[in-house]
Amino acid sequence: SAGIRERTLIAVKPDGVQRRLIGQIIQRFEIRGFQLVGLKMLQVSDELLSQHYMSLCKKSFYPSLLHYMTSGPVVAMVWEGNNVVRSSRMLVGNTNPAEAPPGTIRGDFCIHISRNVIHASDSIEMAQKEIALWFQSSELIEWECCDHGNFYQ
Ligand code: DGI
Repeated sequence: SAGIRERTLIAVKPDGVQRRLIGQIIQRFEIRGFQLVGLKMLQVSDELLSQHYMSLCKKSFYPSLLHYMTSGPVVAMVWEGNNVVRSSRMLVGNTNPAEAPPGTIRGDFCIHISRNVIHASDSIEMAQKEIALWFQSSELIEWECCDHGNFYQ
């Protein structure tokens, strides 16, 4: 759903976890004013990934993408807020870090498309599908942030 209850799936990929970037990545979403409503570390299964990256299954890089994404733990998050899907894609930057400007997560933290540190849903529809795939509804917390009035009219 749109508006201030819009949600997106963000995942710190295995390279981001290994490189101790979890904290800095979370901070960028927090400081922007988005609200964290789900968070977990997990070893991703081939089954989950094959659904998550279904549209890429015929690509030449798909086997190496699966290998990379299962090489270590991932930190999955659901962030909520006005325009969060589109704003997150802008915070994250281009898929290819070489085209991601400084100031974006990929533009600041990585170099190569096959080690690009973070996932962000690319549309509201995909976000809804990905959240349902990665999280049980009981793992998502509805809560009021006390400084809501500083971010919204
Ligand atoms: O939504 P994104 O992660 O920005 O991009 P996507 O959904 O098109 O692709 C998913 C991931 O697959 C991407 O983060 C990195 C990898 N990928 C995409 N295109 C290429 C790629 N990896 C390689 N090696 N080469 C590609 O052309």
